[in-house]
This record gives sequence, C-alpha cells and structure tokens, in this order.
Amino acid sequence: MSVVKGSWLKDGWFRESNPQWPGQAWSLEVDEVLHDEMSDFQHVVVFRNKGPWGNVLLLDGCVQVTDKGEFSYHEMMAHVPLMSHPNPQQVLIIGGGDGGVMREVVKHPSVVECHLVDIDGMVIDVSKKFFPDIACSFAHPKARTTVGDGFAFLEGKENMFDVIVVDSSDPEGPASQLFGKEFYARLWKALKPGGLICTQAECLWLHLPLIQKMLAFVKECGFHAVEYGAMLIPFYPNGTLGCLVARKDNANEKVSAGPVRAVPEDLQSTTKYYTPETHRAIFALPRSVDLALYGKS
Ligand code: S4M
Repeated sequence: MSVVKGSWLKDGWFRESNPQWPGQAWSLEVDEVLHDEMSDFQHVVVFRNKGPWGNVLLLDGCVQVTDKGEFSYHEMMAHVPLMSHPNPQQVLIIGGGDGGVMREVVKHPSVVECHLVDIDGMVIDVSKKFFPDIACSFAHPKARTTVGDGFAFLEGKENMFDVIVVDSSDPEGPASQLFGKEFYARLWKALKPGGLICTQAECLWLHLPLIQKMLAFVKECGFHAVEYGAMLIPFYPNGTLGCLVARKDNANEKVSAGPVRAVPEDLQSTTKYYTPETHRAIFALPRSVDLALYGKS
C-alpha cells in the first residue's frame, strides 16, 4: 500500500491501519519526525517514539523495526538457520536493509562472506543514520552489499550459499514476488548441498491461509524438513511473527531439533533472545496451528 507523504501523522500519533490486517491498528505517539520521503519503491519514514520504542522505521505505513526489541527478530532470523548448519560460510540476506540480520550473521566465526541484497538504497541510508546500533556491520570485512531486487539477483545462481535469510517486508509492495513459488524455486537452486533457508513468513493469527500455501509450494520446489516457527516480536501486528525454515536436502534433520553444534562463545555472550532453548521453542505451535499446517491433532 502506498501512503501519501505526511498523511500518516494525525494529532501527533501514527496509526498502523493497513488492508493487510483489516480492522485493527497499533498506535505510537510521535516525538519527532526524522525522515519522510518517497523512494523509488516505497514511502520511507523514520520517527522517534514518545515512549519506550526509540526510533521507528515505517515502509509504506508498516512498522519494520523499532530500537526497542529489534534483537528479537534479527537474532532469531540469523541464528536459527546458521546454528542448524554444521559450517555456514557463504550467507545471503535478501531484504534486511536495516542491517540487523547482517549484524548477527557476521558474528559467526565460520562465515566467510555475508551478502545482502536490498531493493531500496534509501532504507540502507536512513538505517545507517537513524539506527546506528542496528546498521553497524555494513563496513565489516565479511559484508558485501548490493542494492537490487532479490528475485532478479537469484536468476541463474546455483550452488552458491549455505544459508539464505529472506528478511523482507510484507507481500503488498516491492516484496510481493518474494512470497511466490518461483522465488522459492530460485532459492532452492541458489543453495549449496546441505544448505537451508529462513524466510519471513508472516503472522499465524492473521495469515494462516498464506502460511499453509507457502508450506505447500515450498515442498513442491524440492525443499525438505519444511517447518514454521513463531517468534515473539513486539513491534509486528499481534506481537508474533513467523519464519519458514527448510533444507535443500536431508529430510531427517529438522531445524526444530535445535542447534547442530555448540553455540560459539562470542555469540552466546552477546545474544538477548537466541538460546538453544528458544531455538527449539519457536517450533512448538498452538495445537490448532499444528493441525492447520501439518495435519497433527
Ligand atoms: C526487519 N529487518 C525489517 C524488514 S527489512 C527493512 C525489509 C526490507 O525488505 C526490502 C525492503 O526494501 C526492506 O528494506 N525488500 C522489499 N522487497 C524487496 C525485494 N524485492 C526487498 N529487498 C530485495 N528485493
């Protein structure tokens, strides 16, 4: 959804009403507007909350990240897949222009290169300026950044990455193709043998039919051990966001079983959400969701 510049601010409040979650809205009181501009792809806003959330990034009127609690999403999207691979060296992030997932990926001693492809250079620029603790790894020696479309970037890429994280915005807008079967077919080809994906897979309270559809076509694309995990993320609608994890091969090694090796010391001492216990816990789903996604009763 495209939002007209300035129209998002009413009586000092931002209200996240959006056709993707009709009939509900989270509201945040605005202390100061720091950025408000249309990029070539979307409406990019940064404001400071008059409350505990710190700086807030909106894309087309949807909250992408807040200073408070950002680690919940970024740690889990990075460490759940990386700790499920015995030796991740080549990592690709599609989206993630705020740099949060990259900050976590480069902490892994085994990682040689962390490529990030975000369609919108303006997101990267405003993140460096207004979220310095999140966008702090773009100059890291392991970091490789490309401004471009993630779907197009994958064309012709085969056997290149051990882990691919898709940290995209919602299906309405520039990320729409990132929720389609053809994109997952490209992800499968781009993975090395033994590789795995972890993708932003929306909210179980709001988008169960979409999640069911995604699990089905991901399997059709050749992926194994396809699973959905639900993370506690305070700044997304309903406070819960999901990740879809899947392996290129090796159906017997479920990501939900937990880390496949000891958590590196550097990591263990810096994380605020990720532990082997939270890794396993996100895959323990409400019974009705288990039933809807896996037919388990
Ligand atoms: C949690 N880290 C916030 C989500 S990040 C900000 C979502 C990013 O996905 C990018 C978008 O510009 C955001 O920066 N995005 C959206 N569509 C695409 C495509 N098609 C994309 N990146 C690459 N390709």
